[in-house]
Amino acid sequence: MANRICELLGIRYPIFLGGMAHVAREPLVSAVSKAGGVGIIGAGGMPPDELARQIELVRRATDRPFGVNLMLMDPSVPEQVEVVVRARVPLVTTGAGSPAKYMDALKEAGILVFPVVPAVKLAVRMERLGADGVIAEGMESGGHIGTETTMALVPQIVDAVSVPVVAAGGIADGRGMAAALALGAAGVQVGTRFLASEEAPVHEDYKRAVLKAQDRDTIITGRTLGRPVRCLANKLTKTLARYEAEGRDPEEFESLAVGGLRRAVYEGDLEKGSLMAGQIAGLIRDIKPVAEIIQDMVRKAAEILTRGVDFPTP
Ligand code: TUI
Repeated sequence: MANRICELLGIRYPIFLGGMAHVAREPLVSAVSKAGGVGIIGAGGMPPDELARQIELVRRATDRPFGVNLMLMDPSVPEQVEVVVRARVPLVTTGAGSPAKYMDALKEAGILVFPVVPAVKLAVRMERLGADGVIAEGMESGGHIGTETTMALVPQIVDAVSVPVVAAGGIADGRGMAAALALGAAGVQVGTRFLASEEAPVHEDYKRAVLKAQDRDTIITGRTLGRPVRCLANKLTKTLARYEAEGRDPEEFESLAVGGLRRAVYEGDLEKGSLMAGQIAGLIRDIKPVAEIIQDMVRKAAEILTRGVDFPTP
């Protein structure tokens, strides 16, 4: 039986590139699509004309399917929607909100829509609105997160909807992929592992910080402001956590946090940058080419899922 996501998208392996703002750009996006997954341009913080240029660059690099992630807190989303509709991109994923008001325009353009959902209720709502699939993202993920873990969230969403489910959060190798498929997901979305790839257009110091990270080196800040974000702990997150504990004015928090991801990605600022990364950063020990990451992941997942169990079955 063929994989539902591979059939829907016309791809070889059911592996999505996380639509990481400022990170999921060329040449990382086409590298994932060329390797058989689906590369996704992170449109968060990207002006609409730059988004159009990135789409053009991906199309020049590969004929394979790709997608665009719309970060719904971005004020230029209405113009970004016009760009993806005009370009007829094969896939749109959304995050950090509900894409309800854009759904009709995207569907009319023949675009497949996979919203990121942090809860069962939202997954059900998205399916009713016509989503072609959902991405169930656990709080192990880097960046803006929900409250539930991947292990608990994925099977509950799988049981609640009939569209295919992509699992995200805490997946960086074939073991994680096998676990997600065992929970009923049809595919996986991978962020942090691809950030630490050769093709990621990210400052080397940010990549090295991911390699250095151990299991407990990420921290969530912004919970008290209703916008929890997971990053590698550094000087910035320590100050932000202290501001929250002291109940300081949110404007003081904002003035330090704003532009943090740009500082991390483009300047490699390890002190004042927001080094967004998932909990799985501790597992990542080397910077590898995207094709090798995908090949290893798929080979290992298949090996695990075909080897059976070492206990008697009733
Ligand atoms: O969006 C993400 N992760 C992100 S976005 C981002 S950019 C950023 N930059 C600076 C500060 C903050 C963010 C970095 N990481 N993941 C997908 C995601 N979506 N996680 C959680 C959600 C979500 C939350 C609420 C999706 C829907 C939702 O719906 C609320 C509603 O409207 O019902």
